[in-house]
Amino acid sequence: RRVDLGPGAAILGGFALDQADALLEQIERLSLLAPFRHMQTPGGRRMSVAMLNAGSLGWVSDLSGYRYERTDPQTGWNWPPIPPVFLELASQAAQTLGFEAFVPDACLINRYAPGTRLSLHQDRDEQDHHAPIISVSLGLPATFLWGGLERRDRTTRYRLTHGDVAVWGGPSRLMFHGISELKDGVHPLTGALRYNLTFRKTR
Ligand code: MD5
Ligand code: FE
Repeated sequence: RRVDLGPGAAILGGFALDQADALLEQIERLSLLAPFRHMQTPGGRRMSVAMLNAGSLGWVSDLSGYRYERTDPQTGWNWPPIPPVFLELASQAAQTLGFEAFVPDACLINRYAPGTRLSLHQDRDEQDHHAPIISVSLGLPATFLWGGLERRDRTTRYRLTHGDVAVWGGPSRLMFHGISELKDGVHPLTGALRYNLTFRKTR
């Protein structure tokens, strides 16, 4: 199943199902090298989403703002490399929408527990707004909010379930979006958690 959202953007239902076990195994391994943590917003609030990064650059938020950093501020080490099974999947999904040779330099991994939400935002901390962002959903289902280019634009809701991959490119790259408060539940592979991987080309 493919749901087209707009030019350059689509949800590829179940695209990652065959790789889900391998992806979760890698998330577990990565979390030993760069632990999940709740970053601070520039306004001083604790994000309810727990995050870690893989890749030569990682997304960081603290009191001084949002940016991409080469090292994990928590450990002082470089972020771990993006596992090959991640890169292969991201490249295949990008290719499906016509984005050839997509090689991300950052993979942000978000972890949601019931009650966690991600408020409406744009992803604009990357220098390259021409490359798409690829996202992979694992575990508990979530309600994705898809808006427009202005914060006030009305939003449409889509359900993202285990194994779904979404591609955000072209004019859709800078749309406002968010995740509604995660509902309680149990998934056979992740328990009471949802994970989302986002692959980004930041420079
Ligand atoms: C999530 N993550 O489910 C979402 C999925 C993030 C984030 O939003 O920034 O970590 S990625 C959804 C996305 C990415 C880029 C553009 C658009 C949506 N979009 O134009 O709607 O944790
Ligand atoms: Fe985002």
